[in-house]
Amino acid sequence: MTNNSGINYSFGLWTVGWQGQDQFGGASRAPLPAAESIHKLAEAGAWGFTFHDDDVVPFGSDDATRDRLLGEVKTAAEETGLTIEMVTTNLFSHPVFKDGGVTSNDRSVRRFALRKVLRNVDLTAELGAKTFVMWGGREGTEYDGAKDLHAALERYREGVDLVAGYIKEQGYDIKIALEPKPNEPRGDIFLPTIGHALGFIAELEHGDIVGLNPETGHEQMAGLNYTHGLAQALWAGKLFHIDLNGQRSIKFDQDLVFGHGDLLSAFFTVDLVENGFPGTPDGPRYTGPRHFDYKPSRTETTVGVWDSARANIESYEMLARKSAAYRADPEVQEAFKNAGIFELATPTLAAGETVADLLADTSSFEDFDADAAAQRDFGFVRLNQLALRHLIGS
Ligand code: GLO
Ligand code: MG
Ligand code: MG
Repeated sequence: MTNNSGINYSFGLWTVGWQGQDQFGGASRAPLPAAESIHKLAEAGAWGFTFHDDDVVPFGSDDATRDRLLGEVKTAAEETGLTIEMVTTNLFSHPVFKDGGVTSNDRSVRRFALRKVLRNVDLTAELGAKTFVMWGGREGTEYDGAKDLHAALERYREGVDLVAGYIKEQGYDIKIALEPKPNEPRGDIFLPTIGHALGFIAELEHGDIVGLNPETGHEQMAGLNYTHGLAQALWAGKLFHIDLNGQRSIKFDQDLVFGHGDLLSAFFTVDLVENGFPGTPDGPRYTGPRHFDYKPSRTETTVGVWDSARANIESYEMLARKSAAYRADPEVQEAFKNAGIFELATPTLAAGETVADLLADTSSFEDFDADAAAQRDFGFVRLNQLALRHLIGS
């Protein structure tokens, strides 16, 4: 039912481990020991898992406790054969980070945050994980006057470059993936979207090992198109990791099961991740794990926790099968052709053609019949209906 396709699925330990506490109510579920989560994730069909330092080792634990708790996680990984593919740092739960970690106005907090991150980079290398996610959930403001925004971006750049430089200096085989989010928990978070984060990476000294970990709901919270965002990150060579979940429109971060939000959007996300760009067969592909960052709804007991974990995989598997059938359907291929999808992959100027050649080509302008070209029917609606037919059946 769950993982029959050989696709590598992974989950954050904080997802199934979430106890259901929210702004208006306390926990609705008991804590879940990390080792138990790892074993249950393996049974659910996962290939790997990820965690924040504080998911496993409570903030402020002594070294002996840290070693014991991390030891339990390593043992569970060995027992289940699950891969620890990504590690991330909690720079948001403790009140010391209330004004951010690497962009806090308080310099001593920034230095503490960087030490916490660097310690976690060492752990990432020790565990053999290849991706280090940095989600700056507290890096931001509630009020526009609360920070020198230029200085905040400078400190963000200083922090990420310092971590990336350290990774290189140590010779670690690790890449950093920044995770954009527009708001929550801060009123406005820095690097709110994929586009902002790509712009930020371009300003880094060590940007070559820094890419993105885009999350479905985070883009959709901003009214943006997740699949388009993934496409641009791929195009830029920066899609290092993904956080899949479900979101219904512009509101708080719902963290629903993948597919339980905007289903048609989820279909096209899977279509892109599994099948690549339709007109660019040699184009960039996402090769990392299919990582779920969702929350089992607060209404659920442990039964629902594991139902929802399996549901993420099942939704993805169903969409992978449907999108494969969609691509293989000759009617869809014909509709792609009719829509000009392959034509878009053809460069606008011919090989060797210059601007002067274009200017001299009267057929492209002087003799071009714009009114006739405007009559072209691209058949986009028919194509979308074909997608829907594959998705929900005729
Ligand atoms: C919150 C984020 C958070 C991050 C995690 C990994 O909305 O999605 O769960 O993904 O801290 O760094
Ligand atoms: Mg999130
Ligand atoms: Mg996330």
